[in-house]
Amino acid sequence: MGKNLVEKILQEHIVDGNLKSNDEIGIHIDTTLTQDATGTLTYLELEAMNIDRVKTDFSISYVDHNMLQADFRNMDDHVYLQSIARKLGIFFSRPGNGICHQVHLERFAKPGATLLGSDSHTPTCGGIGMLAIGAGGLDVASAMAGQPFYLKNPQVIGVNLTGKLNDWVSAKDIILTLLKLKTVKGGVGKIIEYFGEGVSSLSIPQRATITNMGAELGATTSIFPADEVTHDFLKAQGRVSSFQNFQADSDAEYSEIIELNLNQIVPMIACPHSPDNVVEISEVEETTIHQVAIGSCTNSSYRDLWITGEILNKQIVSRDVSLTISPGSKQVLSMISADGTLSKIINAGARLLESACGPCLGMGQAPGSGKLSLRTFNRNFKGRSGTQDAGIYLVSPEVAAYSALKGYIADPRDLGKMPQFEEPDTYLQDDRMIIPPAFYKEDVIVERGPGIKPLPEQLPLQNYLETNVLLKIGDNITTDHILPAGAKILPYRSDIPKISEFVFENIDPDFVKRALATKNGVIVAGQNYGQGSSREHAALAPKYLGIVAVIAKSFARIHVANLINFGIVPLTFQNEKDYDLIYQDMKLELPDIRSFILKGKSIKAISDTKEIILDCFISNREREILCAGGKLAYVRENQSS
Ligand code: MIC
Ligand code: SF4
Repeated sequence: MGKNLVEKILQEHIVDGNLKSNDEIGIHIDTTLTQDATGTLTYLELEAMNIDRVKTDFSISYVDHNMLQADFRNMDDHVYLQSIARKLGIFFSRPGNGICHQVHLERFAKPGATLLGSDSHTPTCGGIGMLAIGAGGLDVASAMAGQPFYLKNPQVIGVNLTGKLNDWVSAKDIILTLLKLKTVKGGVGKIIEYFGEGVSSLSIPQRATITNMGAELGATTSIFPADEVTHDFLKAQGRVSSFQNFQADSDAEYSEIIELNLNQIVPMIACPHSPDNVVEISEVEETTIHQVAIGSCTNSSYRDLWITGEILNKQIVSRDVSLTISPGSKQVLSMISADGTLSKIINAGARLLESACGPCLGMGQAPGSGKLSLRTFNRNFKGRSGTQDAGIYLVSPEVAAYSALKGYIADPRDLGKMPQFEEPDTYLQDDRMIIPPAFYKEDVIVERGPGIKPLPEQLPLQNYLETNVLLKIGDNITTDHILPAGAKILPYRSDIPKISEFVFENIDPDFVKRALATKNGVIVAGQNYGQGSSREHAALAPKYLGIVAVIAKSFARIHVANLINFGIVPLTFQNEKDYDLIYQDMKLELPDIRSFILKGKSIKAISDTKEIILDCFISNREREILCAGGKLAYVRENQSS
């Protein structure tokens, strides 16, 4: 039987477990990336592992998220990140160089290799044929320390692409179509692999848009083959030596195959407040909008901004719309300024933001009260923009740019013939914003500003817990709900006691007060708890407030790993209907919980009147981590034994 791309990479990288089993496997990680908002914790964790120098082939630390310097905090974080990178053998991409995923795709991604990143959109580099996975910082730190990365043996969904996109339909519409089909939990535990004759019509940045937003399907990652298009892109980036022809075998098998005829795809739009709330654009056409934002790791490539420039050329943005543009990287910004695109954009009245995440995670450009904003981003969770009652729509750059001119949601197909973009023979290559590590680590002094607080201690799980249900919530709760991002909260990413004050801020403003007044709090949730980002803070901050367990119908992949790494017990209902029996403020006893977890048995939760049976579906390795109180405690235990 032939192999698919995922099987080929896993076979080359497996160091623990068996590819044929249903259990978890450990794989070797060749390369890692971090970004600043998750990076400070990651490097504090790496330091706690007593590692002198990273063991990976290549590791890089980007600064792209916390770019507003309203006080000393974000800047102090950047200085710490730069100095620790120099010391531990990590490259450092300076602020201004661009969004981690865009820069990584341009300058470092490599077919056939593995990449682990402390950001959920790390799968962007799957567009080049890399197995690129997002994870919590502690797992990325472990990979830098030379440890395997563990994942449940994934099912591989094949997406067979046929045909060719029509004018004004783009890669964003392909992934929005898939989100409509599969929803935000359709990819949990799965990897999405693209194949078929339609692949060759998609450029690398287009493929990267698709793999980027595979994260919104909940997928572990997404991957494309590496073909002639990949070769030409790498050549144009001056990196042809990174190329290898990487294809699935012709008789490769998949757990499921989705047929997608690119010819039949039309412009799509994700409506508030979920990336899978997708409809055809015609259903919401002519809805008035007040803001348009073009950028983010999903849609900020040279091609995306070039087509934006073509649409805006000699026009003026509607007087009621604020249009912002954030080029994905310094390379993109330099190239649009050299070819005249930037003038077209600016002359049309767009506001130019720096090459960074910016409005995507609420770092500026919060929409007005109750207003609608059209964005080329990947997430439109309620409140993420910084305005609770704003409505965020997700679209392609083509739809965004044309709608900005019109002042309402508009279909770019009305523009007639589409200008044809030619991938450049050479991309502008200048890596001087990437600082290499020091040769002698002894020469580097690691600088820690006062905002960088030590990591909380991890204590072993107790065997008997008398708990209190502090919050009962529904399905698809995101990490943005658990611990929001945004300009107000992001500066506290290196200070767990302080950032804990914002847990569930937008869902239940009294949560923190209740948690601090209670011992052993429990959160009860529906399906797909913790979808979205990789931020460890969404586990670490609740832990700091005394949360000992989350009982949910199901969990998102990265978040459940983060809960375990920080000693919060993830439990599922043996009978989902029991969710209805639990109410807020209910007292639940969890007797012998530690012994049951270690033995892999179901757990009884006992209230005055009821007994609810819960499962803890985790691996034996994870059971030990959980009982040790978290991964750092576990590593320490194993180092000393
Ligand atoms: C996001 O898009 O939600 C983020 C901000 O990039 C997060 C990481 C973080 O919270 O720092 C992610 O996607 O993992
Ligand atoms: Fe940055 Fe937004 Fe991409 Fe997250 S999704 S990495 S915040 S651009």
